[in-house]
Amino acid sequence: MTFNACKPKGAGSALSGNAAERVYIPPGQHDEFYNFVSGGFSGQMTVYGLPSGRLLKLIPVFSVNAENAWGFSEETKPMLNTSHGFVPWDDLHHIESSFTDGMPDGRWMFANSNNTPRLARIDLTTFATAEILEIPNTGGNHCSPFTTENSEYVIAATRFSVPPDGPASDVPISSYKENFKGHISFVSIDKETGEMDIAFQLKTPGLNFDLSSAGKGVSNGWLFISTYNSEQAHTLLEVNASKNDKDFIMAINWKKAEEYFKAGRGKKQTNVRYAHNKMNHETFTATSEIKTEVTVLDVTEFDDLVYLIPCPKSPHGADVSPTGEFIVGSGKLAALIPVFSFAKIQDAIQNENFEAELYDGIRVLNYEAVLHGEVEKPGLGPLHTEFDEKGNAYTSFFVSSEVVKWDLKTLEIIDRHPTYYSVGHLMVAGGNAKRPYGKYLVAYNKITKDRFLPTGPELAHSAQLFDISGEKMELLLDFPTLGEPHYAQAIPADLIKDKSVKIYDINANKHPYKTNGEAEARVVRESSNVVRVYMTTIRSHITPDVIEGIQLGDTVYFHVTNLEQDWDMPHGFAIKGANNSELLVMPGETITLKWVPDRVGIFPYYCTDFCSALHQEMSGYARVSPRGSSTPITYYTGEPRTE
Ligand code: K7E
Ligand code: CUA
Repeated sequence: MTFNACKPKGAGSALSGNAAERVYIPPGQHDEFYNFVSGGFSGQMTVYGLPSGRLLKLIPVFSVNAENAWGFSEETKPMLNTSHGFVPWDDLHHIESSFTDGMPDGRWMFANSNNTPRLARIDLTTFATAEILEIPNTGGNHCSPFTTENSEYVIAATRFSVPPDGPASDVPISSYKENFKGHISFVSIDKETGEMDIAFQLKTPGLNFDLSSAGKGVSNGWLFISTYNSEQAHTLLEVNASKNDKDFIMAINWKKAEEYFKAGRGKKQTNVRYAHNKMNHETFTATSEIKTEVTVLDVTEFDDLVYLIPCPKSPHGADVSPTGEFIVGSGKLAALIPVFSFAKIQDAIQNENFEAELYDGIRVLNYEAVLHGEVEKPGLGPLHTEFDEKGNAYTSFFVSSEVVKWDLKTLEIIDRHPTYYSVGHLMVAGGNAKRPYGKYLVAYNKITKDRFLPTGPELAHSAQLFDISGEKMELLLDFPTLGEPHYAQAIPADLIKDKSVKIYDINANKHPYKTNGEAEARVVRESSNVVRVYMTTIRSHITPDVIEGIQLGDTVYFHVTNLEQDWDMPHGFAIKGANNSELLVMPGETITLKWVPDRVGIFPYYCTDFCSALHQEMSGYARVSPRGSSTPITYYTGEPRTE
């Protein structure tokens, strides 16, 4: 076996003969799967069709998006509010479906932000972000958003241990061992509405939590979290957090934790501040509320909540097999893949087969006792493992740049295939579910080098589609991604497509500044420096298309209601010089653009979306006069009139 640091041999020749046919979706036909892909440092989520690799949509989540005014319109600004104020960007790593009985149910996708810790819920009827919840006591929400078998909870755990929030957090950084803590949040999901709420947090000794999987099937009720920096280093982690031969997978009995929480055993912490942002689907307007309380259970005060499983060496993925029996740890620096058995973990706990007690009394299970076995010489730099429906596991290898297929029972390697290049996450359709769909595997690569036409110093990351229906993996397709792809979810199109919203019913629109038809379109001077424009759009005119009486120093709000009730008939709105984005208004929706004119003159505005043969005519003029001018508020479309 040879290990290539980056570029595998035979990079160009590894393609199956009829690959083109197998990914070809003829014009007008639909893909079999929706593939929801994280955008990494773009902060967004993208949706591709599989097997075609066609980009269907970019869903803005944690970053502003000028294309559809996400974070620019008055209605959406509160969605990006945090306890630190408006945060226009984040780093979205992981996406996970909502589950019912361990299977994707097509209702929501959850996403994490890694920098300013937040969770998002995306509504799959509208493909829009419906809710964002900030996570307190947390520094880097990487280990997130992993959901339990019935999405009772979405788990969010801190990547960087930090002192708990509050004034006592001003401590020397060198006091990491004493003062820095890990927090694992259990965010409850309302069965009907999907609404998120932090039910409770577990406080742990200072460790870095990386990734997690909830138990399912036989291990339902448990949670497995990979940790690194078991050394509790606070500087030069590259060296100081790579000393121990083994770090840990933390096994948490979350059903027990829930019992303790319900029995009132947690402590209320009231010095936290975190934002809870919700989009109201009747007003299209988000609200942001700052919450100030969270219930915390300190795991060191309970002896049956948390155990540590030794895992070589700086584990990244901790992945649970479809039956829930096996837990696969992928140590980034390990030369083997340990596979742990849930049944053996339970036995070891019962028989008190512990090899140590660390970090204020957390018991460490005996490695040999809980091990199902080790995959020998699998590759270099294992990161993540997914599963198919036939008892196989697939592990990504960053350093040796390959995907390796192995048998979960025998731990024999069945196949290996190079990736181009340096694969991070990989995803099997339904590969984290109880009954994986199998069929396709996608490798998400960090480096593309020569795979696409060069585009200057910055190159696209990529996804590579494999057919995994046979014994050997077959590479079918490369496609570039937006931002950096980490985790993804592919779910059958049938679970989603018929529920997709086509228009918003204009009669159900409860936006406070909605305009009920063109006859009500108007311009109102609300105060000495606020002007509101109640504006409508319908093919092919904007009402009003003449506006006078605005004065320098005014703040103007354009409340644009799109009167269309046809699918795929948005109109856009933009005005010259606005320090803002355009609006893209869906049929039946109302959105607001704030404009503070900076000079006197005539300002054209127009529809930005080529909506009809007379789209170019869909425009208007706003006149801005000096402060104190006698020009009255005037507005019309067609027939001049004065208020
Ligand atoms: Cu990319 Cu899941 Cu942040 Cu591994 S993590 S690659
Ligand atoms: Cu409306 Cu172009």
